[in-house]
Formats: sequence, structure tokens, C-alpha cells
Amino acid sequence: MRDAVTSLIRNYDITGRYLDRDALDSLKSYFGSGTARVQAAAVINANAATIVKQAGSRLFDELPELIRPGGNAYTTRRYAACLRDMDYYLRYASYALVAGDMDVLDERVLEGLRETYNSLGVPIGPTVRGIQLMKDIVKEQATAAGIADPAFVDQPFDYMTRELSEQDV
Ligand SMILES: CCC1=C(C)/C(=C/C2=NC(=C\c3[nH]c(/C=C4\NC(=O)[C@H](C)[C@H]4CC)c(C)c3CCC(=O)O)/C(CCC(=O)O)=C2C)NC1=O
Repeated sequence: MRDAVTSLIRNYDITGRYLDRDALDSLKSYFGSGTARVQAAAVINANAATIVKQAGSRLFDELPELIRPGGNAYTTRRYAACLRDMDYYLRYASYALVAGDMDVLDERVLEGLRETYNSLGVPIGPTVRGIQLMKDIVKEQATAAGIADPAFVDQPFDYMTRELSEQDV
């Protein structure tokens, strides 16, 4: 599992280079945004249960067929599995925000996920929608918590969305 610093060092070490101007700029930007990243993780940590619950109810309002007979989140067990998955996405998004690197998502969340979802008939489109709804809620809360420019919060949610949506080759 890598973060912004270890990823950068790794790349430079592979080619035996000192940290050049580009490297220093990206390190500055990582450390410069550090407080905001930690603040965003704190917002997520303090509100995780609410964020998942709100995103879940918005999702099921938009797509009520998911929780009707025949829907993938129908039955208490599958409904709970769905919200648990949302909770995974949120928790790992908070790790990726702090790390400033998406590697943790590849390694711990996305690896093999589409295959699992396909074999269980878990629909990708609505899952992606749930991830985007959580992103919106986290950004609202980050703004309310005084984070001036919460655009960086998008990154892990958009990354998971992109990776999950990718077509099979
Ligand atoms: C930390 C990394 C990690 C992830 C991401 C993960 C996902 C994950 N979600 C699963 C199931 C599931 N996931 C869902 C999710 C949904 N169904 C819907 O209709 C909605 C669109 C969506 C919620 C937004 C459901 C309903 C199941 C149960 C499917 C079944 O057993 O039939 C399963 C199958 C095993 C199980 O039920 O636990 C896995 C492995 N597990 C992990 O360890």
C-alpha cells in the first residue's frame, strides 16, 4: 500500500534520480493540502453512519426497484450487505484521502470486485450512484466544517466509480 510520498520516492528510486523540481512541487502540494485532507477524514469519521444512511435512503428513493422483490438489495440480508458495501467505500475513501494516493483502493477494495459483483448480480450502475451520493454528502459536510475548497474530496469516490464502471475487455 502506497501514499503520495512513498509512490513518488519509488518512482525516483527506480531510475536512480534525485528529487527534481517536479517531485518537489508535488511534495509541496501534498503537504500543503495535508491539513485539509486530515480534516476531511475527521468529517467522515465523525459522520460515517449518517453519511451511509443518508446516501442509502437517497439511493433507494431514486431506485426503489432495488429493494422490491427481484431487486438485488431486497431482503434484510442483502439490504444490510448493500449498506455495508457503502460503508466500505466510505472508509477506504477516507484512507485514500489521507494517503493522497489511490493505491489503497486498488489493493483493498477494487481488486476482483467487479467479478464478485457480476457473479452475485449486484448492479454496478446503482452502486456507482451510491458512491457518488456519498461524495456529495461528504463534500457538503466538509464545506460546513470549514474546509475552503473541498474539490479534492472527489478523487477517491471518482476513482472507485471509474474503476468499477470500466468495461470488460
Ligand atoms: C473492503 C472491500 C470489500 C468490498 C467492496 C466487498 C464487497 C462485497 N459485496 C458483496 C455482496 C453484496 N453487495 C451488495 C450491494 C448492493 N446491492 C444493490 O442492489 C446495491 C446497488 C448495492 C449497495 C449499494 C449486495 C446486495 C450483496 C449481497 C449479494 C448476495 O449475496 O446476493 C460481496 C459478496 C460477499 C458478501 O456478501 O459479503 C462482497 C465481497 N467486500 C469486501 O471485503
